[in-house]
Amino acid sequence: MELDVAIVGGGPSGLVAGYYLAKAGKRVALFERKLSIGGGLWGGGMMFNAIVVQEAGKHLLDEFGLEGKEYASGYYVLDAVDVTTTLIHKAVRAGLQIFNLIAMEDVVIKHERVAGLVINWSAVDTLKWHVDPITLHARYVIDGTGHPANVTEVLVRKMGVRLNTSTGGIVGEKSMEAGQGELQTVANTREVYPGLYVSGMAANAVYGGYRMGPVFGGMLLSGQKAAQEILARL
Ligand code: 48F
Repeated sequence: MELDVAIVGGGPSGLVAGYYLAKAGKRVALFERKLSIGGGLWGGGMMFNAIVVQEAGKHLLDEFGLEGKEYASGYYVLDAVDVTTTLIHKAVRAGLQIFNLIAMEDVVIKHERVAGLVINWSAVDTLKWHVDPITLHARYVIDGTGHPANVTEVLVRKMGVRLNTSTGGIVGEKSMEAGQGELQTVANTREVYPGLYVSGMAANAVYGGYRMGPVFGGMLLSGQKAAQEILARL
């Protein structure tokens, strides 16, 4: 498989990135290790499955045809199931190819650049069976794996590379500071190593941003930013 962009993780940031890349006509696929797509979106806060999107992310609600209920000035409450299913539906209809039940287990390196993924069935990964994976090539990879920043973690652990962060490694997510965290997840969305972008909570984990709970505007904006930056370079 030869892709323009391979996205790992079917959470909000990965789905929005996939939507915009597919809409622009790029060859893009998303790999999600679970049966269901959506990541942390389904559960809202503490499984009260409602989520909040702040004013900064309102234009993305409009883009996806989602309507929130304004709870306080500039804060919209939405049904988490409605948001999750709508993002998946619109992304797939835009042309995003989603592969569920597939785990990223490694990256492909070429000329000191991330150039693709090593993938296997999640079940093989979970059972630790001895089955060789397959590889695919991509001009860019997005790490949208949320809190564990799994793609970046594998790259650092196996290759010992220096990332473009303050420490040269994975800085680690900070405790809760919702307002700052929301801004940081967008600011931290960028290329962390040649060929590898981080988005969503993975961006805050890698660059040392705060966590933020069931506010999701930053996640949506992060996905949009990752797509825009990659599109400019493609
Ligand atoms: O965590 P997740 O929803 O990603 P996100 O876009 O959004 C974060 C928010 O849900 C939430 C928040 C912070 O308070 O607002 O945490 O950053 O989704 C990440 C997805 O990546 C999948 C994982 O199953 C989940 O659905 N994933 C993780 N590692 C792998 C993977 C892997 N190695 N291969 C494939 N999928």
